[in-house]
Amino acid sequence: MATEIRSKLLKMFTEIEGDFLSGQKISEELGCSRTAVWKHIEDLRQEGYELEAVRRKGYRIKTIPDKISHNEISLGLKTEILGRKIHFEESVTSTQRIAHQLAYDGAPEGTLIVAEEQTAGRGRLSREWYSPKHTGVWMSLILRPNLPPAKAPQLTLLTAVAITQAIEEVTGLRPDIKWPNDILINKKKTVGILTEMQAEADKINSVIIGTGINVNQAIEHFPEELHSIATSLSIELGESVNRAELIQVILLKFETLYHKYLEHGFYPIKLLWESYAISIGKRIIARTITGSLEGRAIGITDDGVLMLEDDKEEIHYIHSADIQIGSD
Ligand code: BTX
Repeated sequence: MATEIRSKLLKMFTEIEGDFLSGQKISEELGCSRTAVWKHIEDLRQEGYELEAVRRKGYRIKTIPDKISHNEISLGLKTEILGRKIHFEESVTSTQRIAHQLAYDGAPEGTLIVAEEQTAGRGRLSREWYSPKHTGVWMSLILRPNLPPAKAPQLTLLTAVAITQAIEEVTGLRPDIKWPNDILINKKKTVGILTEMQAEADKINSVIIGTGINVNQAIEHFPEELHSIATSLSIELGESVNRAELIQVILLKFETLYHKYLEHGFYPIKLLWESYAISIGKRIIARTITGSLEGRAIGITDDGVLMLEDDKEEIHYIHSADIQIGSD
């Protein structure tokens, strides 16, 4: 089915919000015959959509397949900008790599790159991010904020809030954020965020926010070395989670927070971030590339920088580190 017709058809189903669409209406809006409508519906069925057909009422989508291609993400997406352009691939080395290229080539703000599998998913500091097929959300979002490059790390914290809110809404689980970019459930890493940018000295060209979410993996799907530190939403919830829906909710939460941030600055985001943070008030060890610091995490600055007070009551400002949480 031509992508444009498919998008129109899914948009119609989105707008009708789970109700019936008559064949007549579809054929009028798509400008095709009733037989062609039937063919489009059959194509959707082939792809795993469960559609109910009732005489005189028309068609209704009952369930969408657990896929995260363009169609499943677009169906029901309520954002204005984010995810309005989607680049989907079954298997990639890293969605970050594709996003960098697309951003360089001028892709608009909100472009989303999603893959079912990454063969060389990246974490921070060139670490690996394990991204197996069909079970997670591996995606990169291109933003073009009119901000100085020094502000980009704030977007990492904003992303963490958006994802945490979305996980809460979709699953009812209560994730914690560990500064700056880990989202944990029951102390185990469920989400990783990698913020990269293309910038000039005083101007951001694009920020590329990579997000990896463990959604439907069972523990035995993780490599041995991650068993004690990683978990997935389905492990914690005891049932599988619809990934397309999760992506839609993340994009909507993100868009709301992003508008708030661009209009009012970081302060409102900081307050939300603090409400989910587990590291604040605790003794921590911060491992930076220049060495380790130990002390109490006393908060983050209005710019999102972590403040650590050591045992001599000296305050250190930490821009980037791995944090190990000790006792209270
Ligand atoms: P990070 O450096 O904070 O975390 C990387 C570390 O996390 C690894 O060294 C390993 O110990 C652990 N780890 C690896 N894979 C997983 C996993 N699936 N679940 C839990 N723990 C794991 C975090 O970096 C940033 C990750 C961003 C990933 C996204 S996916 C889409 C986009 N494309 C891409 O290549 N990266 C980003």
